[in-house]
Amino acid sequence: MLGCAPVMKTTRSAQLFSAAQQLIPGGVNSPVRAFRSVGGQPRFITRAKGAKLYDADGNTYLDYVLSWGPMILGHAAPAVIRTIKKAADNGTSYGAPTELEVTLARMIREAFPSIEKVRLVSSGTEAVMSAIRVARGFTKRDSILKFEGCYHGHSDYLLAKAGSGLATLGIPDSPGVPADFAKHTLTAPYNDIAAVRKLVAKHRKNLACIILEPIAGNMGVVPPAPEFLSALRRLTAENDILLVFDEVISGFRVNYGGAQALYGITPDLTVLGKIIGGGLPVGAYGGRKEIMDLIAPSGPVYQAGTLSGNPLAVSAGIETLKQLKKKGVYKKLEEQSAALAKGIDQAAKKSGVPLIQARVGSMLTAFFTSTPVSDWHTVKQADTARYGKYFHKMLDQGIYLAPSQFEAAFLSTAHTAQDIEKTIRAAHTAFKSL
Ligand code: HOZ
Repeated sequence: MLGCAPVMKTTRSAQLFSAAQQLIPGGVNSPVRAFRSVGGQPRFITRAKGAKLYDADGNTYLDYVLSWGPMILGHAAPAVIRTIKKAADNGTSYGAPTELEVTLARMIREAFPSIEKVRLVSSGTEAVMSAIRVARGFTKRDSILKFEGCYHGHSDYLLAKAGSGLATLGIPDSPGVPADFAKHTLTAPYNDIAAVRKLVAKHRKNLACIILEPIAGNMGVVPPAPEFLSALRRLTAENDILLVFDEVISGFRVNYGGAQALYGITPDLTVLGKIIGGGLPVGAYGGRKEIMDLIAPSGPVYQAGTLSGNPLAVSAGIETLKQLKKKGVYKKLEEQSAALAKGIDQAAKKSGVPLIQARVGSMLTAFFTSTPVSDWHTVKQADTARYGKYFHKMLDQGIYLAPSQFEAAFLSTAHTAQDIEKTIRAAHTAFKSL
């Protein structure tokens, strides 16, 4: 869509982007936001409330990015904001333990019985990096196995065949990662248990863990094939390899107990983030007690952080989880998401646009392809140029989708039936013009 003028006024966003590019690499603090793969220029956001985003030019959007997942209650949810304000009045960081951390840890353990002990950190990247360290410390093995198209943050050895921003920008492997680090990372196609079996047979003596998003969300949404997760669980248990679920996106999103409750699989370690911070920076990793007790100061595996367990983030997380525990929340999210997916499907069919929708609860992706998606190979056959056009047609109608084919859309409890209808109408218009 480069060169195609937006129908809205975007002067102020354009000015800000131009200033940002002089000061910040690519003008953004996280790559996908720059709109590179869909063309055009990012909108600079000034505020958000409920399901809506407001930009610097006074435009309003219905938001399906939701800060890439955390805002499951919608933006500036009154109860969460009240809690954050109250917490801020008591100081913003102590670098000392608080009762709030005990409360959040207890809530996490209640929701995820596989997590006997949990450590709070400040981002998903940090949480995954630390989970891998303790997995290596516990097994005394160096190698890990990850899946093509799964993104686990930007630490060195996890950037191999990673999805998300690297997939969006077509960066196969990042410079700056020493080959010596990357050589301990094995990769397999998502949903391909035969490929995993082969790698395990060859490397089992040195394989510390298999890590995956139990519902892939960073190559667009790709659900696990039936039996894939249970086969991985059996295989890892048989070979004393730890199974690590990265539920940074799916945790508290697909239901209160995450993907592991949805599919009935118990991993050894789980990584959380996004929702447990209610929109403030947070991450967590946890799992079996005997593994987690290896972490300092209980054990020798070192990990620390000044802002870990930050009282503002933890307060926001506690309040968010309290709201999510209320009856009917996930049922409503499921119904709204199903209605949206159905409406978009019908709109695409009416216009003869080939579209495959992948959805688990309130995380969904509409892939511009006619090939069912099961892994990075099938996903990357999607017509990204067409997605770019669709993205801009939707944006012009006030619908804010992820500026990349390889990301998920999310719904919040703040999205109304009218919002869904409006989005479907916009999709009708968008498809007709593709
Ligand atoms: N690629 C990230 C989500 N999977 C984007 C994060 C951001 O730009 O905030």
